[in-house]
Amino acid sequence: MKVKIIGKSQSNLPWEDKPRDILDVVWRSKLNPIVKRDALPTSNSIFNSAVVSFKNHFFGVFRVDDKYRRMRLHKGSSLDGCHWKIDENPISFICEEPELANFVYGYDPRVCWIEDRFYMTWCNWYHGPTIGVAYTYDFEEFFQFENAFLPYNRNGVLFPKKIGGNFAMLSRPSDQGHTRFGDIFYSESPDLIFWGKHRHVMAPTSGWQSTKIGAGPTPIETNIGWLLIYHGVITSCNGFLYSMGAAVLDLEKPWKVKYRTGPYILSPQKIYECVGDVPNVVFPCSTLTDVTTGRIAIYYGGADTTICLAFTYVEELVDFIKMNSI
Ligand code: BMA
Repeated sequence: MKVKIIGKSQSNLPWEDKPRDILDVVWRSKLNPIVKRDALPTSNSIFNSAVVSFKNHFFGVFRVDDKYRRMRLHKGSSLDGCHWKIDENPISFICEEPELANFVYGYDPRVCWIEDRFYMTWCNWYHGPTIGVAYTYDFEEFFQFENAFLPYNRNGVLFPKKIGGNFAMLSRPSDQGHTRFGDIFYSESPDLIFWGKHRHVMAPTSGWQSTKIGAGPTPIETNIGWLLIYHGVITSCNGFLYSMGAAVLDLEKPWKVKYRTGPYILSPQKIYECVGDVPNVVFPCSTLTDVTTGRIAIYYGGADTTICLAFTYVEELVDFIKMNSI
């Protein structure tokens, strides 16, 4: 393999071989959607969620919109990464700062192992959307601390290791509403509380990624750069349409884009991506990877309603990005 994932072996990650009739670089699971909207008695929809491997099992933080249409975060676990047991109660964060302890809403979580624990980031209300940060050692207790940025911001995605001695995060400054713009920025912090060294990473371009873009899963470290899967939005006469793209960022200076796909790698085409509470959305929030085989399982939300799974190989995806780079 020319392109290698740097990390752990994960031989039990969910996997289906590419069907012979599929020519695309990313292919969908036959089990989709793997988490249905009514997996909990109280859920209106379960989507845009983050899973990780931990202790030979899989754990996750799930976006559950309940039947009041409150946006909540729930933990869950799975033996195989496909069948999930999601906690009926939302996560109750342990938070010493009264100013932050009043949870109003939380959505689109990402989870990332850094050094000795899992960190989660999510879109957190603080006088508008911004980036909430918490950590857990065990998926039992979650400790929330300061929001990373001023409102308004979304799609805060941590890098899985320090860069230049600092924690590093991608984010997407936005507005209070259904933002019609959005570039991906990069920031660093010595302590995950004070953030600076802000750098521009990528702007929207044309076609499927012409309106706005946002980081998706935790970037995947490879020998040639950080593999970043992201979402891109086009405004059609029917509203926003969310597709999936990928880029390779420089390892030491991740704000430098080495390659970036012109064509999307997945767009809403299946019924569960086109029909739901928000039609025409594929929204990636996490991946599981296996160093030995180069397999990548991508978890994404379908139509803001369900959780779906797709697959690719690191080498095939990076070749595709390079060959079709803009
Ligand atoms: C974004 C977020 C996502 C959602 C997407 C499409 O602004 O709210 O959670 O998937 O819109 O509705």
